[in-house]
Amino acid sequence: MKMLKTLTLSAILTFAALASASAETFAKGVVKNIDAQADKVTIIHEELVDLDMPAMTMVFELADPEMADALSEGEEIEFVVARVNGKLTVMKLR
Ligand SMILES: [Cu+2]
Repeated sequence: MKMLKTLTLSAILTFAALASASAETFAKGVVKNIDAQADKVTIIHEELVDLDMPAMTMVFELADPEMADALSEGEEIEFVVARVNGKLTVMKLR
């Protein structure tokens, strides 16, 4: 019985670890300004839990220059941020 409990617990912990590794956190924000030439976007973002960052307005790099074409000022977006070469970069948009 104890063995079974131990196995079940380790299975749950393994699943939790896999889930957190694969889950992407989409943050919410509003596009304030787009700089297509510099591949940068200014976003009024809500709290970024993964980065332990409170809500603020700041500039992000765009992982793909084509992202600039998909954005318009004032648009509400959800986005995934990652640190690339020390710069906070928008990796995904939706
Ligand atoms: Cu910020």
